[in-house]
Amino acid sequence: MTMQRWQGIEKVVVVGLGITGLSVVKHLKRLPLTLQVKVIDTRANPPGAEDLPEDVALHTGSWRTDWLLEADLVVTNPGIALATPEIQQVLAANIPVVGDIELFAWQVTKPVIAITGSNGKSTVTDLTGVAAKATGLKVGVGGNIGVPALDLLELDADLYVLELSSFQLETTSSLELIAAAFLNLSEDHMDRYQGMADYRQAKLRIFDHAQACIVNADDQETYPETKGELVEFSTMKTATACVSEFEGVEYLTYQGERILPIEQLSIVGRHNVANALVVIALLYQAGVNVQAGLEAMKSYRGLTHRCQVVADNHGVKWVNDSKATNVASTLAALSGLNLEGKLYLLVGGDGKGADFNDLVPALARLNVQLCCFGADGDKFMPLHPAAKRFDTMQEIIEWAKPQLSQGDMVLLSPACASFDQFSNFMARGDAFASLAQQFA
Ligand code: UMA
Ligand code: ADP
Repeated sequence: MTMQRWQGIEKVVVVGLGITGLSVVKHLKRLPLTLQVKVIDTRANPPGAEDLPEDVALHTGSWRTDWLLEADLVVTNPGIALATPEIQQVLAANIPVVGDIELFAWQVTKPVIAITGSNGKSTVTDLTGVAAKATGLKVGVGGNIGVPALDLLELDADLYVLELSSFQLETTSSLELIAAAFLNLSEDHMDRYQGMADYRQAKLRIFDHAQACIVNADDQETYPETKGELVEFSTMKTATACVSEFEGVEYLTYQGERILPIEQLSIVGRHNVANALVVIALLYQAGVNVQAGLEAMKSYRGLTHRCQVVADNHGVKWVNDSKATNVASTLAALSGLNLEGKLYLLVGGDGKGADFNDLVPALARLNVQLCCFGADGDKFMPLHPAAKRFDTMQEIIEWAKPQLSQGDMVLLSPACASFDQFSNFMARGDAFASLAQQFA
């Protein structure tokens, strides 16, 4: 899109700093416009304040509705819900409220691929980027995965691959996509949404201006209500991108053509087969040479903090799955586990209002010691007879250490966000990895 979008806009208020807010301010400064930019962050010491240019006014610790109501445009951090009363006041005054992804949409001139869903977004985003880069394209990979989308514009890439959260999609309305994928829907962020329908609607916005809509034939919730051109993927049935057997070997296939034997993938688990199918569908739909990206797909080992073995000592495996911040991702870690010994499963943290009962059948099938920690640790206690309550991961490891024996696994797959005890899931995973190294 062009600079037309900016007509009549002079005063911009950015709500929320963090890496998003900083990227927005930097972007606004780069535009060939004279904008008056102000920043509000309701936190007393918001991250990123030290990096803010000096000529940008910053208000911290509370709202400034006077600033908001004088603005021509308000740009919110994805962590700020549109339902926040102050933002509702802005909307009632007919002042547009957008997020960083909408600003990205206004500026980008190259094709964009985007991925949403409850689980697998980062894996699919990263692997799509890795495979596309291997074909020789210059690719910008970012969004919710941790690199603000607006920072990518400086790369002047041939193709952009964005992970989009429901939070980001809420404030995005004109993002044109060459291909978009909605991976799956399961309960998450129930502290932000009224219910699953709301959460799903936010995610479905990804298809609003998508040329190809990639949906999960094993999860009907990923289908848009008005069905346009859909590309289905499935690990269980025939679909455009699916698993098919040829002479006893399971292949990833696209439109009936064999692409790759599943056993040649380095990432493991059925959920990663689904993720790889989506990557293939996205690349095809974006016109990228999939064959040229196959070697990179085969050798891809996944991102850190997702079912990653961080220590393997005396036959005891220590696995960091700190990114499992909801029930479905913990279930993905538990399905396909082939254990000789006992599983010490670390669960708990900030439960975001979730119902954890869906874990019961999977836990019942395992020889498991459930170790519950963090703010919502109590909520896991009724899920299994062998549940024990701790405050911290450190306490769990100190208690478990003398009991560990050959064939056991210590798995951090907490089904919760980390914010009660850590700054983010990476810090929690790093803490677990260092405990593992210390005790292993
Ligand atoms: N906050 C306030 N007041 C403010 C501004 C923020 O209280 O004025 C709080 C909110 O609780 C908010 C939190 O601060 O949730 C987030 O602020 P932040 O500074 O951490 O935000 P950023 O650093 O800009 O990170 C955001 C995304 N964070 C959220 O959506 C909460 C990051 O996703 C994303 O990687 C980054 O932009 C770049 O796009 C994180 C995340 O947890 C990893 N996402 C959720 C998820 O994956 O489940 C959606
Ligand atoms: P997201 O960015 O959506 O959080 P990640 O790729 O970071 O997704 O993975 C988050 C968690 O979900 C990890 O624990 C991972 O093992 C698990 N996971 C990855 N892909 C899937 C999938 N397709 N279905 C269910 N769980 C998944």
